[in-house]
Amino acid sequence: MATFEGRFTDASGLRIAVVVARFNDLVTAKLLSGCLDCLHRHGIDTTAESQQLDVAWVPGSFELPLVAQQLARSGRYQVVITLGAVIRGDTPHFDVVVSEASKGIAAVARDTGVPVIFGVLTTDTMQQALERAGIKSNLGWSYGLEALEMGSLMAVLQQA
Ligand code: INI
Repeated sequence: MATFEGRFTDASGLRIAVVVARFNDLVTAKLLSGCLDCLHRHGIDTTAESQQLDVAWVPGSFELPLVAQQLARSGRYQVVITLGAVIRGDTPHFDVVVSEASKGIAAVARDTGVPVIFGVLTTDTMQQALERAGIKSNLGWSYGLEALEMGSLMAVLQQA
């Protein structure tokens, strides 16, 4: 029996791309800083000169799948992280953006074989989003961990 697991140490071989939505950047900038803090503490070079990490900004969560797809297809990254915040308003727009972002991101991962972390907060209020982006916890940190786990797991599976 084989047991396959990702790991959170020895991340020197990983190249990571992060795609961040500017919409609600009060929230997404905090998710990004939590994510980068996690990656840095696990040995990823997060400096401006880093050869391990690139960050791309897109207008909103709706655009996350297209840019994640381009980065995943490039062959340069073992894992892509998407970060966004979709906050429910009074119109059905929320459902459209959430649906397209979530289905699109899942499709990119399946189509390219590159894991894509779904770091899109979907909340009823800005307060709920902020609570998850640093006021209480910062889910950006968890998305960083999940990226390390999935990037290294896929590498293990490719060698099996
Ligand atoms: N984009 C978000 O990331 N979050 C939102 O809450 C949001 N709302 O509510 O409209 C949002 N809309 C913009 C959308 O993602 C696209 O950028 C825009 O429609 C242009 O394609």
